[in-house]
Amino acid sequence: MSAPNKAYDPVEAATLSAGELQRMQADALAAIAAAANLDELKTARLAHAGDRAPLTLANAEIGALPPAARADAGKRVGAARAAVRAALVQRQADLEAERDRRVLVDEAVDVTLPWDRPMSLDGARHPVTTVGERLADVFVSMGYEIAEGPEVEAEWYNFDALNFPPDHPAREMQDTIFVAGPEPGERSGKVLRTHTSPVQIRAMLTRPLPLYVVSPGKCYRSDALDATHSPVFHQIECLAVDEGLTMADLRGAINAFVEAMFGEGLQTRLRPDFFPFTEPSADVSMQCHVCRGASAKPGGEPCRVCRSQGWIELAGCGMVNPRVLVACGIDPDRYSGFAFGLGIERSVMVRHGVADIRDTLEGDVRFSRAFGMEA
Ligand code: FA5
Repeated sequence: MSAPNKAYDPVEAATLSAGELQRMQADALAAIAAAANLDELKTARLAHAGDRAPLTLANAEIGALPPAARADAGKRVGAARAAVRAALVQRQADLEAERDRRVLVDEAVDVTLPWDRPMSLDGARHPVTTVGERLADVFVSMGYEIAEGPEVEAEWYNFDALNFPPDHPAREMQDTIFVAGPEPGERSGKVLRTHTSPVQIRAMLTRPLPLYVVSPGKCYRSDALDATHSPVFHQIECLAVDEGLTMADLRGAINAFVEAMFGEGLQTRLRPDFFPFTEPSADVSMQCHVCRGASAKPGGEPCRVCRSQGWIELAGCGMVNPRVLVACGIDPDRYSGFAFGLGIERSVMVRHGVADIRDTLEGDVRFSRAFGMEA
């Protein structure tokens, strides 16, 4: 930048000479040319074109000159100020272009670089991902196809088609997060799906029979976060619709699944439960895979995983309610179905002895490293 401007002297201004104005203009142009970035240019603008700049003050003093000198002084001051303004505009444009060029170079992404660089040693796959994949693999190996559905779901799929009447307390039971009311001409509003069961409806409406599908995915409920509940969690659900399916087939599928996931020889237990979309419905428990039930026997060692109950609650299940089959256009006299669904985070907790669901949410890579990479 140029040296500071010489102080303005109104007496001297009254005799403003062409030389003096040229000096002010030259100072201004030198300062503008020397500005190396937009901040420095701002400083130069204030000093040479601002309210207290020599040329601005000279302009203000023109009215005080003798009338004969005003026109000439006005022309010379006006020309000097116009030259300074033009230089400022040009330098501003040059510096902005230079800044944009620099951003393009600094932030350029070379899309031709190879993508298969070694994986960062700092990361790890999350156990909810690996256990979810493992659960899905078990079903796929049993002949099921993966089916997916939207997380922002129509109320009709999430509730109505699943035989939840409009005012059924079960809608509250699942602590629904409502997103939007019905659009004109639509049957129902939108919710964040509270379970993966609406995918059953989508599958029954669109896929040919017989049907064997498994649906993993994210679910949302307005549950408060505590050791066993999260407002966002994952479920996986299996649905079969075929001729002649019975509770025995459901039991067989559950046993095969428990064996593949937790090991051989574990008993399962079905106790009556209620879901509007299955009839009859049951709650599935499996024998604790750590103590194998011993902790619940007199004198048994305490077990942290089943809290010495000997059993672990695993899933909800049942035979597809004929009303649901009818809602999906399936003849309940010819076809029957079974379904069961479970929480993936809760399965991670059971499988790895994790006491608090919040550990699965916090994204601490040490947690993922401990459990996430294994098959
Ligand atoms: C259901 O959601 C049924 N759709 C399951 C089902 C499918 C029944 C097919 C019959 C036939 P429930 O509300 O019990 O059921 O939830 C199933 C599982 O989701 C629970 O056992 C639990 O593992 C998991 N879960 C539910 N709420 C939460 C939550 N807030 N945080 C973490 N996991 C949860």
